Amino acid sequence: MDFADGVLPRWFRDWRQIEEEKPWDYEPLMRYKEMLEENGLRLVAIEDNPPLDGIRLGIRELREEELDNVARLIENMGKLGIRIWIYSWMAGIGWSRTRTHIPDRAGMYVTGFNIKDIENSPPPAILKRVGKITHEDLWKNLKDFLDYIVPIAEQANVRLAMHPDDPPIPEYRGVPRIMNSVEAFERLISLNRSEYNGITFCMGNFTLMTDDIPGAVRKLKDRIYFVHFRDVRGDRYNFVETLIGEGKTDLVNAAKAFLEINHEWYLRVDHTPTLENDIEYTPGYSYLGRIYTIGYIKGLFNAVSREVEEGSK
Ligand SMILES: [Mn+2]
Repeated sequence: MDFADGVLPRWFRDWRQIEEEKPWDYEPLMRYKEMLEENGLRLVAIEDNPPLDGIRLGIRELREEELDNVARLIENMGKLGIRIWIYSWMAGIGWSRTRTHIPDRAGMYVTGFNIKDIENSPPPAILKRVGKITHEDLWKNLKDFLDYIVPIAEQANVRLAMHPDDPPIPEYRGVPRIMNSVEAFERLISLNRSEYNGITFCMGNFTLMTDDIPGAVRKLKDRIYFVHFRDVRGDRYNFVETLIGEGKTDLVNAAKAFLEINHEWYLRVDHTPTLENDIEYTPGYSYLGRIYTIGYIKGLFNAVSREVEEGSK
């Protein structure tokens, strides 16, 4: 059986009901899981979240309800046997690119980010509700969140997997960011020593934090439960997302390091360029680019795992 990583099933709402179902409620999640399973896919992870900004930014009027919703999501995932929850600590603004159609070689186009493009961009509206927020505030809110949610995750047997800030810059339009270095991920682990407090190793972002991807994987490997396998060219303030095999990462040595992880973990293809004559509904998620990358990843891991096996004989 193949494995699936899902978003929250927002499209299963039932308009006849008096109390609207939320996508993190048991039944929408169950129907989603069944739909995938009947088609040969096992849902192993949810890479999506109920609103979290009240928790991240410490907004009192929002926080309680948001914590409740996350707890419900985790409990329902546990009941349904979905074992990994991917979340992030980006407040106000999620992952983003400032350019979506940069021409690249062979007729493809790529997405990119340049800090200069957003120099004049105002802070997100939610920041008005907070006033001043510092990096240490975000760390404290994260620690409080983990103290609340990790025992629930342990009980439900669902592992948390923090995705890095994307891009991993110290501040985005006036909003501080904290999950943007290898040391920050070590600090995350030290905030709560439970094995349920884990990491999504998004390689495109880690490549913007360090030149030593194998070293970063080895440092964090006990808590890596999910991997996004993609690559970039440039630095954290100005980069494009490349076709796999054409970026700055040494993919063979990265794969070797990932293969040293000896607990259950999953890897998926992430953003890719849009190839010539391909169609794309969301920049970064073209069909041909993703299919090309899946083939590349399968070939790479086949070759590297054979090499590792033969080396250990
Ligand atoms: Mn990612």
